[in-house]
Amino acid sequence: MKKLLLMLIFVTLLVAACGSNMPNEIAAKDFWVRSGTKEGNSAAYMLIQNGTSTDDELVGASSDAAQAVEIHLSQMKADGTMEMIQQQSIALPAGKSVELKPGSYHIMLIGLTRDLKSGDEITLTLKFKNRADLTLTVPVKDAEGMGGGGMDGHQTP
Ligand SMILES: [Cu+2]
Repeated sequence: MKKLLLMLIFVTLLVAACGSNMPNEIAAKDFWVRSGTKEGNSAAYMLIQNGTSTDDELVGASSDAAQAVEIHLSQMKADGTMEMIQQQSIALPAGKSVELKPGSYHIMLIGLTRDLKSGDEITLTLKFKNRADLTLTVPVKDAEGMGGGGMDGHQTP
């Protein structure tokens, strides 16, 4: 009986370890897009998991909610202000997760085609170098309390 119990614990631990939330494909989770107004800009954030054994790259994205979509990296300049630099791609190493978050990598939505209010949803399609596109339905959230509207310079002028 004790042996069986140990066995059960072992199997449970094994399942938990294998499960560790890493899918055996490229997947996105915790995705959200900042609220914004028509003609303005916004940004989408998420965790991208490459659970496969091969490296890949995020090479672009598109959305029904913006005229143009670019991959950006925000970084601090020497004078303490933030700047955004367009990226050709984001590396997705095998077995690793890459976080797109305020103040770092993000998917920039340029020229919103409509107002994006908290509770709305947009369609965002991620394009990868080595595999099929991934289309997400991304919820809109207000940025308040998440670093301020000025983060990433995405505030509407
Ligand atoms: Cu940006």
